[in-house]
Amino acid sequence: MMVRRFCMFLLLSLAAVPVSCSGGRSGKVTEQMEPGRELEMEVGSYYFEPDRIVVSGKGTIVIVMTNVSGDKHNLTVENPAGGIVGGVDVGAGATETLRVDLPEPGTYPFYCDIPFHPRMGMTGEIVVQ
Ligand SMILES: [Cu+2]
Repeated sequence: MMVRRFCMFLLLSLAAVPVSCSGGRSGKVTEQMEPGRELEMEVGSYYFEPDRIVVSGKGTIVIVMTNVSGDKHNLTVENPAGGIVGGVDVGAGATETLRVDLPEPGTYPFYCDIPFHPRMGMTGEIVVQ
């Protein structure tokens, strides 16, 4: 069963190539915000939108994410040193909220921690200026 699932993932990732070449979800979707504010994020298979969040200074932001897909996903955020600073699972069709502390300027990578999902496009970054 696992092998079969893995093959499905491979097929899906191959199928996604022409889509991204023709301008589907190939480019980064950037959203600019101030610290202390809330941001709405769409989570799908297999993307985050926005996937690049630029915050104008250090502080705390709140990400309200809605999973528009039929699969469970997750948002895991790391700090610039590579430590995990927060994460939340978001079920199919669900909306979840994650507070993220951004104590210093730098790049905070984020991703879905479910196997294969980062490779299929579920990565992004928070850039604190
Ligand atoms: Cu995922």
